[in-house]
Amino acid sequence: MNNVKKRIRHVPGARGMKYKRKIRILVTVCMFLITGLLSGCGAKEGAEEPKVLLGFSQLGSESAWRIGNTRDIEKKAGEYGVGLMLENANQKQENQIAAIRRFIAYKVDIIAFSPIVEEGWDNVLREAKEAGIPVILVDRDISTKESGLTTCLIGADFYKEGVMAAEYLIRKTDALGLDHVKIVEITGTEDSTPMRKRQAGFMDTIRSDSRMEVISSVNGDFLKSRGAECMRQLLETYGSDIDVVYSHNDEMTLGALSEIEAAGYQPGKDIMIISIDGGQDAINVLKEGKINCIVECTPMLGSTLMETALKLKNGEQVDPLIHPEEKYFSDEMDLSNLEPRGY
Ligand code: GYE
Repeated sequence: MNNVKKRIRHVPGARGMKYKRKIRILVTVCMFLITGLLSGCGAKEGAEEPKVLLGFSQLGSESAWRIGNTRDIEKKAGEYGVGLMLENANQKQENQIAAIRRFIAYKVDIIAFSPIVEEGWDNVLREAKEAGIPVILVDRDISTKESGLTTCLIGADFYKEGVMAAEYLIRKTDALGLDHVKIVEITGTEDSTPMRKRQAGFMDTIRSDSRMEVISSVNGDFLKSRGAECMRQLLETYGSDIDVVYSHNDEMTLGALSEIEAAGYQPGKDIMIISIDGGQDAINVLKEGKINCIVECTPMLGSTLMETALKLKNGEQVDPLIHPEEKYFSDEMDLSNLEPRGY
């Protein structure tokens, strides 16, 4: 037992909620102290005691990516001996702001969070700064005019992901000798970093290619159900005109695929499918030939997060921007020996 994990499920409007929360916090404090005491007894010296208390606000559980990310952070906190207070905001910015305020009141050593959207964080981050608590951005970025509100960002290069998706499309268009390609885009959560940058990277790369035409761009909110809904509407409007679906994540892609099949088209053949994330379910579908290309986005950010939190606690300098290495998987490759993805 070398780690303190905590989840506060916030139920807005529930009676006695504040009371329950106080009790939970109290229980966690006790657990934390007991864990600290126990881990000191007979354990390898210095190995077990939580070295730092990290409050992490996860934005939700909308995708395999997100669930894999949460699990990885929990696992790595255990391995690195970091005490973790984890709250899930269930896709609401106001829940994330409230969680950050609780972390401040609780006097955690470090705050980390994955901002659901880019705007609207200045006030709460100023409060963290005034309390002297360093803040790490995980996965997504914020947009602010103020400097010094956060220490660093650990997350993927979403712009590059969009570029890789477009480069695949251009290669494939060349290979098939197509002279006009009609594209529909299903985007992630509006005003989120991956939505903005995956779109920008893709559009900037195809802009100068006169064969490419984006006929529609719709918001699927990174959800499977919305991906299906968007695809149904796109098929109703454009039908057999659609040559390519560029979807900002696997969940929406998987939702879209069933609609494409239900409408009588073969995904991967009649319509080219390009996705992002690379979770196991989508990779399996890629191997079946129903997705053509998936750009990888790794959710395994836990080790880097723990290492960064420990450095900050020790007053060391950290890199302001840490991008993990990412690649893509496509029908141009032999994928038979691909390692299990882990998410
Ligand atoms: O691609 C998607 C998730 O922010 C990188 O959010 C993350 C994205 C990921 O819901 O599946």
